[in-house]
Amino acid sequence: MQEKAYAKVIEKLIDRYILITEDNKKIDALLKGNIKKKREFLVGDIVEIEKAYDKFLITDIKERTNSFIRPPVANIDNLVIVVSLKNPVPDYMLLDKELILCNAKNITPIICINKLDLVKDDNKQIEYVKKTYNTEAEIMFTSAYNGNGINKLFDKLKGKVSAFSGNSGVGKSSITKKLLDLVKKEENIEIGNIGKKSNRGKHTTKAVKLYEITNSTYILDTPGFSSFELYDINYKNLKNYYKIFKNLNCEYEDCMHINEKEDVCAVKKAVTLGKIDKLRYERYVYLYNKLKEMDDKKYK
Ligand SMILES: Nc1nc2c(ncn2[C@@H]2O[C@H](COP(=O)(O)OP(=O)(O)OP(=O)(O)O)[C@@H](O)[C@H]2O)c(=O)[nH]1
Ligand SMILES: [Mg+2]
Ligand SMILES: [Zn+2]
Repeated sequence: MQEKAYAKVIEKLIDRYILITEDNKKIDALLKGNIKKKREFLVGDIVEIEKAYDKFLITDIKERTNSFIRPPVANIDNLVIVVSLKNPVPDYMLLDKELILCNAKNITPIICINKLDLVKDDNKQIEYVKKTYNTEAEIMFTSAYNGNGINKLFDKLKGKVSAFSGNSGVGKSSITKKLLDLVKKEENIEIGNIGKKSNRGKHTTKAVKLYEITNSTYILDTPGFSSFELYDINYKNLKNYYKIFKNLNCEYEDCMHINEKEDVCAVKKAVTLGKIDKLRYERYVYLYNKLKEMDDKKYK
């Protein structure tokens, strides 16, 4: 009988996979011939391996907790949604979409406000994020420039697989690098230069790769989550991915919190009272209409 064991896929190359075994060894593996055509393996997958002579072969896959097509990854525990306060300024529509994604895919969101070194303590955006999103996710503060907050973030990520998202130039790779510095690991991580003119990055990071910070703590630095669209969410379900709406327990179940009257809709009432940020609510209405439009087209 052959020896069987499990390993995690951390990188996918053209002709092979890089895995980390349960006893923390980095190995190369190929797909076993007979399963080659049956399925695609993703970075983040837990796979079964066997040793055949001097080679490792992937023979099977464990059930996934979640998976994505773009970027092609599986089994993500946390999504660290990086928001930069300056260069570039925050993109709240993107932040909303990423929170929706987390709720739809059962991922724990962590909002990470980065580039703290560039702003004053009484920065208006910091106040806005705290006030608007404290019901949705834990909010952390970092500067990849001077290292502030990196230890605390590291503590949050221990033992989990965490992905980073946020538009180009917010500092995902820089934070990843700082986290690796903490444990004195060197990896070739590309840091982008933000164009002077536009102050926007240009997605320096292209490959999909899991970085091991410590045993069982992994981070994924990929820009893919940043530009995703909510294509596979039905507009009628969109409201379910807003924690703040759910907490309010709107009286009737089918309420979309849009055209209903304020006296029956707890969400609309909360917007009027300022308990829900008006701009965030307007972004919800915008996304709802956009998804509905897409859905209407499908059946024409
Ligand atoms: N002042 C300051 N600059 C930062 C900070 N974090 C990142 N930067 C700079 O912002 C620029 C972009 O950083 P990256 O880490 O490449 O950004 P990214 O999110 O990985 O971008 P993409 O890979 O293009 O998606 C670089 O010039 C970094 O040096 C920070 O906390 N403070
Ligand atoms: Mg990057
Ligand atoms: Zn309602």
